[in-house]
Amino acid sequence: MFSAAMEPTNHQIAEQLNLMSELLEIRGENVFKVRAFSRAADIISRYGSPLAPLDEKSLASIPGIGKNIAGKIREIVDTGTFRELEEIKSGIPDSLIELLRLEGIGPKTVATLWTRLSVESIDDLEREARSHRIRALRGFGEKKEESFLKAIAVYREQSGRMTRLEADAVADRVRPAFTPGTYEIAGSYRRGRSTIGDIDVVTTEPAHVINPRLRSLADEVIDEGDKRTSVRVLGKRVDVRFSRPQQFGSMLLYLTGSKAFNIRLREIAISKGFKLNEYGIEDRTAGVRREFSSEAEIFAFLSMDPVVPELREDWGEVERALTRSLPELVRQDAIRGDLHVHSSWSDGRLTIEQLARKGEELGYEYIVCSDHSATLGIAHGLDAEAVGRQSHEIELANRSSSCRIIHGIEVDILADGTLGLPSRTLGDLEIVIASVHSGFSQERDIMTRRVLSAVENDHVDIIGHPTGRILGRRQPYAIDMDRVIDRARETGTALECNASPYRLDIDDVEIRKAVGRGVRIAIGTDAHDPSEFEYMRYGVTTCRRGWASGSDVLNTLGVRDLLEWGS
Ligand code: DGT
Ligand code: CA
Ligand code: CA
Ligand code: ZN
Repeated sequence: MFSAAMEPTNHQIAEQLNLMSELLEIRGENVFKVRAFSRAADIISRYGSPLAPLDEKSLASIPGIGKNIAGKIREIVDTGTFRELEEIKSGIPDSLIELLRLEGIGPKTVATLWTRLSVESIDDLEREARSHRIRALRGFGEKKEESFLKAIAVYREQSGRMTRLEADAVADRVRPAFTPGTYEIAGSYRRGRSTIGDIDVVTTEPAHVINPRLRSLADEVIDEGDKRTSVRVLGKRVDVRFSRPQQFGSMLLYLTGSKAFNIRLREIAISKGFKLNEYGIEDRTAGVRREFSSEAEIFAFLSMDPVVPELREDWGEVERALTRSLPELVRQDAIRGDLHVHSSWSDGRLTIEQLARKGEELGYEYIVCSDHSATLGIAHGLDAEAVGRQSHEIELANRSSSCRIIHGIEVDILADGTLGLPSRTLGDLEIVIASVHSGFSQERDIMTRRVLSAVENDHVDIIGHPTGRILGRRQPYAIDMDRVIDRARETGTALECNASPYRLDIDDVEIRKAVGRGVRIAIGTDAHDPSEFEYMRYGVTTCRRGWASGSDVLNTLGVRDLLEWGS
């Protein structure tokens, strides 16, 4: 969920309390207890400042949070969870808890399915729905069966996958089993996809050395062998392949994928008279097999430029590698600042002064401080008057900082396409990000026109998290990104690649489209907390997957050029 070294955000605390409430309800516990947890979760997720630093007494003084729950919050901050939650979890199958992640299924439904039909997993539910046993239950009908099946399909397609943050936690947990320099994490993790199905590792250390180590750190051993071993770590699958050192390049190439890339590469090999697989390349005419200890040797052998893992999707990169015309991708070390950060003026944790220090620590030339506008009631948004006062504070901070705080705003694009602050105020700001935070269910054409009116507004520089998706939780809203991209090019508006691992919005596919049509990408971490500035690397990786070069990404501009662009 989150690493113990980091303090949990309010959102993460609320999630734990909410889960507690749901599990209590599944167990049919006292309704007041159920409600106390869900109400506390609700209050915390809307609370304006971070709770992690508060002591039990201050927590208990917040309306809606009693002494009991204040204690739980402290436990969450200190240990990542709390005892009562772990106890109730141990009495309920994990697969049953997973049912809660299906859209439209709450604890009441789960409890009924569990007690009446012994449904304990998504697979169980699917079987019951397909054999029409659900509709026999009181209060459930044919429609319900259909909606369950649809929710299962949606879930399987995307939300069974890990965020980059979860994948990093799993990767960090398994790394100690391997000796540095003898292994590589492959698969979608290495390609930098925005969500990760499972973790794949290739190692040259032998199975008899690695297997006992894996056994000791895994929650569960799924399958153990000399050629491959699969374990479950933090509830997620990890596949390990053992390779001879002289074949490591071939195995790594194969397991990095993607599958489509592998297939394309195999076709290229065939056209040159070779047979390529995870052990090497067979020269069919000469009848000899060649082995490769590194990927670089394989690309060289096939007379092509090496393809970085981020591009291996069969989106045209193989052809470009053969003609040695791959693009020069943006790099982390070219990033000169963060274009979307919240301060304690809205729902962020750091003061302006602290933002400047953080920027200096990261070696940034600038940070765009972009707090919410006041229309977003939940997050202590800024009105015109507060923007003025904030401007003064930023000016003061900038006098003694090598990292320039740029005065920005994340202004709401309201349902009718107008913005949450008057034009006059927006005109005073150095960078304006406009984002949709409400009314997600608008019809596609209306939503598209709503966002287009922000694109067309002279004050707006960047469209924030343009599709609104929250990974595993909220689908992108219906929007015609092609139209948005075209209009963004015409108006010189940038599109954000929101680097939060919960969003990664826009993603690789849209970035490729945007940069292909000359639209700039603005990477913003959307940091609310000091630990979240690190999300920049997810944003950079996503831009690389979208074929963005340095000049396509606004963050590579120096502060002077950026401000000139924004004016
Ligand atoms: P994921 O785990 O769903 O995020 O995606 P990947 O890409 O990590 O896929 P995974 O874990 O199923 O397999 C790892 C790599 O192994 C994959 O990227 C390419 C390779 N691979 C798996 N199945 C096949 C296959 O049927 N044919 C070929 N050519 N390669 C495969
Ligand atoms: Ca994988
Ligand atoms: Ca796998
Ligand atoms: Zn936002």
